[in-house]
Order: sequence, then structure tokens, then C-alpha cells
Amino acid sequence: MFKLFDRWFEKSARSVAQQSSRRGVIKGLGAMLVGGASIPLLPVARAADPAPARPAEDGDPTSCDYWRYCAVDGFLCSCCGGSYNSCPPGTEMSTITWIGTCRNPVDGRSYVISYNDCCGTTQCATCLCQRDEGDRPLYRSDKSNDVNWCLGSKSSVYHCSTAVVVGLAFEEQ
Ligand code: ABN
Repeated sequence: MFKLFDRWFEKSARSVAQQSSRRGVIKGLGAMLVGGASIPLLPVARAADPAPARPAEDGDPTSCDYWRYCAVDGFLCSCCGGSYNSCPPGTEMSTITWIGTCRNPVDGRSYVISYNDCCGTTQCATCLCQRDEGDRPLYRSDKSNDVNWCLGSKSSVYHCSTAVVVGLAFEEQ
């Protein structure tokens, strides 16, 4: 019985050895290793992944009622040759800014909004918008939106304000 098994095993081992080269076996092992290591790098969709920070948009960015402007105080760059997230030509975006949290009515989520001022030419004087959510009096300068953020830029001359989404806010429980 054992002899029969031995013979069968020897025969199949010889057959495998005849049909495969040492180089081929090493190549196969290498491919397995590289393939296995690259599997975690492939893009996968996970249900628990956070939503991207580019929210679905609805509404008129030239209107003060637009959802991103809930904590703004200034002239809307959308009315001044720029957009809600870009400065009009010839102006420069401030590097220091006022931050607010606004709820997007389209997806019901809250987003952190950065109200960067655009600086370098005289005030736009169109579409003044003052919604002030979360604003505190000027003597609490760290919590006031009534500040010229151009004071930290090359030119301190204020032109208009943008409303740039910088991320999703933590939801209140
Ligand atoms: N951040 C808007 C602004 C600019 C100048 C003065 C007050 C408020």
C-alpha cells in the first residue's frame, strides 16, 4: 500500500519537475509577492469613508441668502468680478481669515467656510452681505468677523469677501 503511494508521489513529483523550470517557479513566487503587496494600493470604495469636501451646490452665489454666506460680513466677490471661491482679477486673496460653519440645504451637512477677503483695489461696494452667524463684538477680536483680513496681505485695501469651503464640520450630537 505504502509502496503504491510512494510510487504515485514520485511519479507526480517528477512530472511537475519536468514541466517547470526553477526560474519559472521563482518568477511565479515573485509575481505572487508583488501582486499581493499592490492589492492594498488599489482604489476601493468603503461605505464608512467621509464624504468629499466638495458639496452639492444649489442657490444663487450673488444673493446674500446663499448658504455659504451664513457668517459673512462684506461685499460678495461673486458680484465683483470674482466668485464665491476666487478673487476678482487684480486683487489678492488674504492669507488670514474668518471661519464659519454653515449648513448646506442640499445635503443637510455642515461645512467649515473660510471667508477670505480679496485685497488690493478699493472696496467693491456691491452686494453688501452681513449675516454674522457666530459673530461676537469687536472687543472679542478672535470671534469677530468685522475685521479687515487684508491687514495681513501685501495691500491692506479691502475689496470683497469670498466663501471657500475648507471641509466638513463635526456634526453636533
Ligand atoms: N472682512 C470683511 C471686512 C473688511 C473690512 C472691514 C470690515 C470687514
